[in-house]
Amino acid sequence: MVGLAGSGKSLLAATYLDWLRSTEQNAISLNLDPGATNLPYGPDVDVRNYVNIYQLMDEYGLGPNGALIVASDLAADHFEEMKAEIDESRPDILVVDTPGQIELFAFRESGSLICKLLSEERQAIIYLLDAPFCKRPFNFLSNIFLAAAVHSRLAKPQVYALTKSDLISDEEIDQIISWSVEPEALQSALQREASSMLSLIGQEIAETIVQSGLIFEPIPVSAKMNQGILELNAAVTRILSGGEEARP
Ligand SMILES: Nc1nc2c(ncn2[C@@H]2O[C@H](COP(=O)(O)OP(=O)(O)O)[C@@H](O)[C@H]2O)c(=O)[nH]1
Ligand SMILES: [Mg+2]
Repeated sequence: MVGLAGSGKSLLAATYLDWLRSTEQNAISLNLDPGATNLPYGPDVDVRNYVNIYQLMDEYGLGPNGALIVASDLAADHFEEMKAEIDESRPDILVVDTPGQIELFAFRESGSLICKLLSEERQAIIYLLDAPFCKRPFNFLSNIFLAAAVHSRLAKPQVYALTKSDLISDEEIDQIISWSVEPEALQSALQREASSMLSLIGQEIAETIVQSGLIFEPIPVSAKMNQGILELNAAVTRILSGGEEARP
């Protein structure tokens, strides 16, 4: 699960885990967020057992952001131990919840390190697009731009989940989907939204992203209402096992 802070990674991890287990799949969770307070699931393997941000704040006189950065970097020293814990459970599927702040996982070494460490297994990135945030075309564009940056760093197949879709109307969902499948729809929305200078830059960014082939139709999900999980799982399964569901 990768996405901006608050995009719904932890709740989607919880809902997806419940769903996988309800279909008798052997799924476990790895929490990589050292700053997580109330997780909506009980992590099977947890970075917080290896690094403690409060201790780091005390020891080094750091604020919460500094401590999170140090904690993410220090976590890398414990990946082998976490991997050993994971291997002990012999799961078929490992759901990985990443730190609230996307840059801690995607743009620092520890993210690609853990991907490499787990790389004998097939992997998929579920990139979360927060639906209420993506209602505005410029927000959607920035988010896709970030998704492209994540892809350039981690180089794994990505599935796009339009999260919290219970909070926007069906028309708004359709509009966001149209932006991701018809570049012209996004471009005219950008034009309507902004001054000509801003929209020109936006259009150029949109064009680059469209040409990169990185925009895919997002799958509307609601972790809260338990919607879209079947569709999300189908997309993940296609990547992980070429169409067949992993079985215990
Ligand atoms: N309405 C609604 N709220 C959601 C949904 N998913 C997450 N949230 C809320 O969004 C906030 C952030 O979610 P969280 O999973 O902690 O985001 P994270 O920072 O990406 O891990 C929490 O208050 C969640 O309850 C959803 O599908 N629908
Ligand atoms: Mg979280």
